[in-house]
Amino acid sequence: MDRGEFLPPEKRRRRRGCLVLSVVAVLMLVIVLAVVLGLTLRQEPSFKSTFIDRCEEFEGYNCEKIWGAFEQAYVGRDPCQVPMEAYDPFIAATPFQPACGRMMFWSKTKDLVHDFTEKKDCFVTLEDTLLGRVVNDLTWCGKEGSSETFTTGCPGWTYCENNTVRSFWKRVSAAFADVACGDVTAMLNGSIATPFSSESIFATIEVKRFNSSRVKNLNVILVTQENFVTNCTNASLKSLQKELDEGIKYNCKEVAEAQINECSSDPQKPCGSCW
Ligand code: ZNA
Repeated sequence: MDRGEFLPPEKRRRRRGCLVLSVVAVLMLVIVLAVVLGLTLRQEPSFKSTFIDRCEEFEGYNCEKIWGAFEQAYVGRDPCQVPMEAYDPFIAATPFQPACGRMMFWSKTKDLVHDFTEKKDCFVTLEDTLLGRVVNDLTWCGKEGSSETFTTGCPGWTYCENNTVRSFWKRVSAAFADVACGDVTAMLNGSIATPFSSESIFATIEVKRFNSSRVKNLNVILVTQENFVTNCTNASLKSLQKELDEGIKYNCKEVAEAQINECSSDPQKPCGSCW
C-alpha cells in the first residue's frame, strides 16, 4: 500500500517531483554509461585509421570506399578461410597505373629493396603503391560472428594457407604482376641456397603472371655478400627461366649488397647506374 495517499497534497506533489527527478537522473546516467561503454568497446580501431591515413597519401582515391571493399574480405569470417579472391572487390576499388620499366619485384630481400626504393626514386615495388602500402608490415583478421578487425590473435603466415594476411599478399601480388610491363626487375637474395624458392609468392604467383605481350625482359639482380653462397648459375634460377612465358627475355646480374647501399645513399648517382 502506498502511504503517499495519506500525505497532504503539497508533500505528495514534492514527492512526485523527486521521483521524476531521480528517474531523469538514472536515465541520464544510463545514457552516459552506454555512450562511454560503446566508445570504449567499439574503439575506432587504430588499424582502420592507419589504413585510411596511408591511403590518403595517394591522391584521387576514395579511401572510405577502399576500406569498405578491403574489410568485407575477412570481417565475420574464420581467419583461416579467406581465399585470395575475397580481396577481388578491394582490387576493383583500387585501380592503378603501371609504371612500365620501373616495376621492382623481390623475394627474401624485403628490407634491402625497400631501403633502396625509398632513397632512390628509380623503381616501384608493390609496397610503394596504394595496394601494398596501406597494410604493409601489419597483421589483421576477423572473427566469426564479429564485425570487428583484430590485430592480435590472428593466425600466423604458415599456420593455414588461406589466412587473412597471406591471401591478401597473394591477391595484390597477382594484380601487380598482371599489369607488369616493359623491363621488369627482381631483386633476389644471393646469400641463400635457393634464391628462387618454389614456395615463394614471387615463384607461385608473380612469375606465372608475367605476360610476354607486356613484359619484354626480366632482369634479376642477385644480391650477394662477401662470402656469397650463390651466383647466377644457381639451379633455382634455371627453373625461373623455364617458368617464364616464352618471349620474355631473361637476364641475371650479381651485385654486391655494399654496392647497392653505397649507390642508394649517393644522391649524385642517377637511376639505373647502381648495377
Ligand atoms: N610486403 C609484404 O609483407 C609482402 C609482399 C608479403 C608477401 C608478398 N609480398 C609481395 S610478393 C612482394 O611485393 C614481393 O614482390 C613478393 C615477395 O613475396 P615472396 O616471394 O613470397 O618473398 P618472401 O621474402 O619469401 O616473403 C615476403 C614477405 O612475406 C616477408 O618479408 C614476410 O613479411 C612475409 N613472409 C613470408 N614468409 C613468411 C612471412 N612472414 C612470416 N612467416 C613466414 N614464413
